[in-house]
Amino acid sequence: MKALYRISCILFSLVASASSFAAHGANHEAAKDSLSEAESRRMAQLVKRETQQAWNAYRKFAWGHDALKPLSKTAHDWYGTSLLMTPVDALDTLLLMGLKKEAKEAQELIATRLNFDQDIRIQNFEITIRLLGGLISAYQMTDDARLLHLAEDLGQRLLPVFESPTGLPYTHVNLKTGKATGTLSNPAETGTLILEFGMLSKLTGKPIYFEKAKRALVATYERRSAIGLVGATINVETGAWTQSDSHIGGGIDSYYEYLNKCWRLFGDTDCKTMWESSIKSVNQYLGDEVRGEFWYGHADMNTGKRTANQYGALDAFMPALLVLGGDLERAQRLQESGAKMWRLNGIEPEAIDYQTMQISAAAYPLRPEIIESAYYLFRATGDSRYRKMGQEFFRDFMRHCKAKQGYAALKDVRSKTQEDAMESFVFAETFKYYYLLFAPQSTLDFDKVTFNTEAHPFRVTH
Ligand code: DMJ
Repeated sequence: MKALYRISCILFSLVASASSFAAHGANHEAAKDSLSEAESRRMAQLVKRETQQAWNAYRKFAWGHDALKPLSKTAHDWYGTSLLMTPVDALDTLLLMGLKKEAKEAQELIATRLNFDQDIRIQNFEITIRLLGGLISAYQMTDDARLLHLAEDLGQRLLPVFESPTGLPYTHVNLKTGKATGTLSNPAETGTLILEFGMLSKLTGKPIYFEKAKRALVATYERRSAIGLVGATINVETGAWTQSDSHIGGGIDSYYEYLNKCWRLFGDTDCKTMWESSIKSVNQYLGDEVRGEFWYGHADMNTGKRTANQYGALDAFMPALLVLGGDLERAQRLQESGAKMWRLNGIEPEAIDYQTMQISAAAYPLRPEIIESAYYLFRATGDSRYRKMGQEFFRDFMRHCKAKQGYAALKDVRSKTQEDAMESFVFAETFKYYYLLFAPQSTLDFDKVTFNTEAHPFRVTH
C-alpha cells in the first residue's frame, strides 16, 4: 500500500510538472514559479483526500474523544473527559470541502453528545477559539439551532472569567461551578475573545458577551507602554506586566490579529484606532532588516531595545495580518523569509534565530500559519507563486508528517522524528487553508468572511 502510495505521489508530481510546462510553453521561469488552474484543482482534491483519510483515522480510533494520537492509535482527552475538540474544530472544514457524510456525522455527534455541564477547569482562550468559534461558524453554515444553543451555553459558562478587578480575563474557569482562576495571563489570552463573544452577541441579541470581551481588549491596549508595545505576561488582577518581552509570536500574536479583525467584522472604530496605532509601533520596534530580508524580532516593551532575533512558525501568521492591514509590501517580504525558514529543513521549526539561521526550537506541531499567509497573499495578489509555495509546503507536510493513521507532529524537523500527537487545529486550520489556497475562489467568498484565529469563518448577517 505504502509503495503504491509513493508511486502515485511520484506520478502525481510528474503529471503536475508536465502540465505546468505545457501550460506555460517555453517560459520555463514562469512555469517554475506558478501553478496552473488545473494543477491547483488537483492539489485541492489531494488535500481533500488527505483530510478525509485523517478524519477516518480519528473516526476509527478516537471517535467521541478530543483528539487522535496517530502513532499509538489511541485517544486523548484534554481534561480527562471529552469536549469533542476534533469534531467541533473540523466541522466547518468538512462542510467547505463538501465531505457531506463526514460533516453530517460530526454534526450529529456534537448536537447529541457535547455537554458543557462538567466539573472541569478549562483554559478560556483555547476553548473560546476552538469550541465557541467552531460552534458559531458551524451554526452559520448549517442553520442547526442546536449548535447555537451549545454555543450560548458555553458562552455563559465562560463569562465568569471577566470578573477581575481590571476586566482582564482570568485564564481558566470551571465549567460547572463558574470558579475563575489563573491570574498570570498574556495579550493573546486577554485579547483574542472579541470575535467569538461578539458573534455570540450578534446571534443571540445579548450585548453582554461583546461588552465583556471588548473591555478585556481595551484593557490590554490601555496598558501598552509609552512606545506603544505590549509585554509577554500580565497580572489580570493588578494589570501590571510581569514580563516586558515584546514580539508578535505565541502569547501575543492573535491580540494584534483581533484588533484588526474586530474592525473588519464588526466595523468597530475603536478597534480600528487601536490597530492603527499598534501596528506602527510593531513595525518601528519589532520589524528588522537582515541581509536584505524582512523579519520581526523581540524587543523590550519599554525601551524598544532588541532582545532576541527570534522568528518562528507562530509568527508566520503575520503576512496574513499585514494583508488585512493593507501592507502588501511587508506581507510579501515576510512570507519570503518564512519560506526561507521552511526550506532550511524542508519543513518549518517552532523557532529560529534569523541572524544565524540556527534553530532554537525544533518541533513542528503541524502548524497552519505559513499556509494561512500563503492563502491571504494569493487572494490579495492573484499571484500563483503562492499556490506554488503551498504545493511545496503540502508535499513536505505529506512526506514528513503523514502517519499510518492521520498526521503526526514532528519532535524535531532535522531528524523528522514523529510524535504521537495530532492537534485539532490540523482540521480547523492546516487542511482548511491548504484547501482554500488551491480550491476555486467560489468555495468561500474571502471578502465576506472573517476567520477567527482558529480559521473558523464568521459572517455578520444582521
Ligand atoms: C491555533 O490554535 C491558533 O491559530 C492560535 O491563535 C495559535 N496557533 C494555533 C495553531 O498553530
